[in-house]
Amino acid sequence: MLYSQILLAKKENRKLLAILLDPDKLTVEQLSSFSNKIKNSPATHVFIGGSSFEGTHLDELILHLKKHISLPILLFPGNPSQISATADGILFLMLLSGRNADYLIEHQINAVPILAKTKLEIISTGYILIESGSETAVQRVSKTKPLARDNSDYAAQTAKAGEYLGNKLMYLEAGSGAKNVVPVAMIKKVAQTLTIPLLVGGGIRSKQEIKDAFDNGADLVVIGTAFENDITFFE
Ligand code: 1GP
Repeated sequence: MLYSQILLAKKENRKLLAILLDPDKLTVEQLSSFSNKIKNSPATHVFIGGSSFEGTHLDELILHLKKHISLPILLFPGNPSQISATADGILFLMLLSGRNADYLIEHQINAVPILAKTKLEIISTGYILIESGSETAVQRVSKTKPLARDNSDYAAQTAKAGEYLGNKLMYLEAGSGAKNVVPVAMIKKVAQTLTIPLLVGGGIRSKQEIKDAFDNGADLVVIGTAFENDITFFE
């Protein structure tokens, strides 16, 4: 089971790394070179999804990926149309930082009949968007405000509420291509407050930033744009 593997890694202090692929920016033709690089990278997971993708080639992309790599593939959906039975699991997200009911419960309800037809492992994931210097796609699409980057206490309080509500993972997010990453002091505070695994992503562009996130308590770091822009990023 994917979740128990994540828990075990946390217990053994083995850090995890996910490469996020945005189906909007990825064609099946590009996948061969991407798959090769992913295979030879330190990635432990592949996440696939985006804020606004509504295309039709998701199944094809995932099936193609599966031919070449054996890493677990988790959906990271912006809406229920991004559910594909070909993946291994789904981060079942609640946008805890926002006050838009669509992203707290409406999309989740609409996803149920779709999920019922799949064998995806469903992992309840709290999702907290942090202000990162400019408007991000998540902010635009979800029509919500991110949390202030200088209020680690409130971010930790929000994360803990998600844990109490039953979230199995917590995702601290600056947004794809963010100008500024989530502050390390905030990662630290949230990690100290939670008992569930902490995912951190958004705007991470260097190995030092990955290390900083891990050193401050992230259990899994997500890299999207940096790898998309330079598939030799991990070499
Ligand atoms: C976005 O956290 C992820 O949801 C990854 O962000 O694309 O900036 O790496 P980047």
